Amino acid sequence: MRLSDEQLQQFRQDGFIHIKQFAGAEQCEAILDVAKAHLKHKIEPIETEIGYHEGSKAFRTDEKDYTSQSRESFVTVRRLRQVYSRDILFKTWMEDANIRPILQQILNDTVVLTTAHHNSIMTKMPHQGTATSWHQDRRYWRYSDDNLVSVWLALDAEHSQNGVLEFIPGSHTMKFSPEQFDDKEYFREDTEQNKTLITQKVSMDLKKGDIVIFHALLLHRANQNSTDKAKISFVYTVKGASTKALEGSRSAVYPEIILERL
Ligand SMILES: O=C(O)CCC(=O)C(=O)O
Repeated sequence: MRLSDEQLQQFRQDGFIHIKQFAGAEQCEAILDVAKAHLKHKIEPIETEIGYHEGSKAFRTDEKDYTSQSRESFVTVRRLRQVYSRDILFKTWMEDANIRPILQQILNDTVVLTTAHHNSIMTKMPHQGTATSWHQDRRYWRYSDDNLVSVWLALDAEHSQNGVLEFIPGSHTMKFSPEQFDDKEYFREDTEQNKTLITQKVSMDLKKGDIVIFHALLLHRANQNSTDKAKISFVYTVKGASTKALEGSRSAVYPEIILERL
């Protein structure tokens, strides 16, 4: 599959594109079955709700160990990490040939999987999965340039009650000052300038099998889950082959998988 010129133009303008029913229900169910087993048994490396929110800026940039370092059995899992090497179903999705031409168009380069970032099953557990504040994913990633995008797959319906993803269209090309972010580099919601921009947000109501591809500099957030059912999504990140991870950073520690040009 390829994007039309209009779709590609839309991506460049908005910083994201929503493609409906890209993955089949059967594939989503199969991924969900494996993900639920790993979640049930809290198979490391995982990130917990506490770990997700408490990491300092230095920790998020430099820590190279993705295990939760938690011995508590009652922790709420936020993400299963390093999913590329967990199961063939996860690997197959991340190497899906149908999406490759689209990613090649968007990156205008050979597509490379970065297993250092995202590479995860992202959850919002019932009533315990908390909101994520406005941020740019790129803030803790260390690369030579910004040619990175993430692919978000809704494994089931995602909506305002269970943790909907929200974007500020065009924010990937905007210039921000450091003061517009707090000390963890979340986009502040208490200044008039930021509030005005936030009013432009769009909410991504997704159905099972929908994907959203979004730029690493796009401002986004997500709601908490106030339903009785876990919301489980798959998110991975790709970069162009000419975009290089900076030596010594976490971005450079994990393998990269160059995907054949299609
Ligand atoms: O809370 C969510 O589901 C969104 C998480 C997210 O945007 C991130 O971890 O970068």
